[in-house]
Amino acid sequence: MKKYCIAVALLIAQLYSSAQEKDTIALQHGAHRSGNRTDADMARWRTLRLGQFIHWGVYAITGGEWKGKTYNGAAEWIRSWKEMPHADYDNLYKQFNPVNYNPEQWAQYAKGMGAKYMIITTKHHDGFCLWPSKYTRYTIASSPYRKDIIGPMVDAYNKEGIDVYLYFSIIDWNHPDWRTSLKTPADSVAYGRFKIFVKNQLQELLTRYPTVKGFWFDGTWDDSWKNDGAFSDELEQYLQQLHPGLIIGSRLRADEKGARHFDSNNHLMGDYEQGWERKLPEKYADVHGNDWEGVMTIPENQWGYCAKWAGHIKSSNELIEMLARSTSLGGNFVINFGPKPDGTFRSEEIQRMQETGSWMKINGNAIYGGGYAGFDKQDWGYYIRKAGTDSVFMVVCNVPVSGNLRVKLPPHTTLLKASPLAQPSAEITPEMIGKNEYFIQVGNAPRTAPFVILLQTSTGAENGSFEKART
Ligand code: JFZ
Repeated sequence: MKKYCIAVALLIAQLYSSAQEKDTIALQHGAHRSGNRTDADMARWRTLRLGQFIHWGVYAITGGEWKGKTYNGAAEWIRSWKEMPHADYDNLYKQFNPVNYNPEQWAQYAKGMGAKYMIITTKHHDGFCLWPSKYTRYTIASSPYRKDIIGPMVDAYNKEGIDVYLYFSIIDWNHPDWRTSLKTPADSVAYGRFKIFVKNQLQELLTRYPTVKGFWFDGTWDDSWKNDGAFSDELEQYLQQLHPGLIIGSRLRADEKGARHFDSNNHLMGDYEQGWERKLPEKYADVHGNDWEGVMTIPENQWGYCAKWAGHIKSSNELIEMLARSTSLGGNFVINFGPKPDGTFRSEEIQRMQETGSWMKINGNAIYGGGYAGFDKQDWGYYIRKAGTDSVFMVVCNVPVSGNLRVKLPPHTTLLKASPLAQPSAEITPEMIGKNEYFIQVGNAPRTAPFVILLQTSTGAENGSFEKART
């Protein structure tokens, strides 16, 4: 019997290692790390959980409309619409004059919402720079506004304790050397210059705004970029050397075989998975233990200002539920805003910032520093574990008509106490309904927002099975 077991174990080990070997393609420009970053900057990122995305640029002037017609796509893409002549778009900057831009107020809104970091479009696909870059004239300096947008924003947000990340598009419709693919030697020469331009602009941003925590890259799906894994790899390393601790998501990178986000051996490149866009993972297995971030629009698919929002518009409660889901699956959740051309926010966005903030004031303790709890998912909502502790929050979004919330404890876990986060003294006595299984009775009175129950649990020495094993 013993011999047989050893033989089976050896066989399994062999199969496993040959499967691994088959997976392993020698890569020079694949992932350089396996598993998540463990340094302090990334540990901080992991606690932030709620972010604010801002898409702002000359596209805001159009609001998704041109000459009385409405563009179907995302408003920040309007230049690519056949109804909008490039020449018209490329002159919009002469009207960009956000006289009501008030970075201190923006930062207060973000703080009021409970956002711990923000991402600003320094340059979207159109190539227009919100900072006075010395490498192109297509910047805020050439607009009637003239003043730098980014510097005062970084300062104002930092003053409120909010980390700033810079969105940067590799696609640059304004730059003569930008190419989607390299078909001729002349294309390659032009693109070589373009890569230097990109590197210079990024270096310039880090030099001008040294407190930023990372870059949020976009527009990296063209052949020209994804077939140059060596460059994206070198660029990432260059930036992280310039600015130790800098956080860069997986969207920047390709490996030398053109694989994006995940290299050809299926290892995540960059510091977190940056592919969750207007959709979120369903279950923990979907994120493979990686750090990740989801970015979400309030309407269906509008990032820049769009005067006429179409389709389903997400309510604050829906956004809060998505935030709880993201946190429960170990990721950050970022809500997008598209300010108007004058620098103010539309009322629907202000309302969502305020409502989310009111909820976070009471329940933020369940979100910040929270992560996957290791409990079986239940229909009433989401479990979130305060990382490294035995505190598990239940974010309740759907109360069953019975008013009884089922809780099934993972093995080796004991339930010590349950209480509403908003009212810690109103302890709830769990009803045991089976082995490791309880009902938390919350009644079925109508509620207007998700609410949170805090479970104090204990694991380890005092758990049942350990006691049994000793006796
Ligand atoms: C990109 C941009 O084109 C868009 O304007 C916006 O800035 C958004 C945040 O990013 O759009 C994408 C990029 C990737 C996916 C979807 C939309 N994706 O991976 O599904």
